[in-house]
Amino acid sequence: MAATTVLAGATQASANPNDCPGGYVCVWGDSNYEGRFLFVPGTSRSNVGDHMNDLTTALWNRTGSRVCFYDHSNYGGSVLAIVSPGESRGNIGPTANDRISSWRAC
Ligand SMILES: [Ca+2]
Repeated sequence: MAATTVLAGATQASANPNDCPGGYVCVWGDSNYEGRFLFVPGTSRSNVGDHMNDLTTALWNRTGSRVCFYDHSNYGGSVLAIVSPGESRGNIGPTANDRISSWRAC
């Protein structure tokens, strides 16, 4: 039905796909992909670091793997979120909010 090419950037989501590179896991400190952020290549991060520790509210998994996000470093504590390949969450919800410390493919 659509006869014209739709360019990236014209999506309804507030996040710009160009902000999070393909093959990365990206996390933001505020909902809707705003505030402080960290973009990490690959599917694992054993310690998100002081900049983002316990501060993630939005995330985007642009890898080809399902990724699990953990409460503590080195994939310890509760699994706070299980995110499919390509899935983004503008707000991870009250249970997981401001708790993520590590992640890896799962
Ligand atoms: Ca934590």
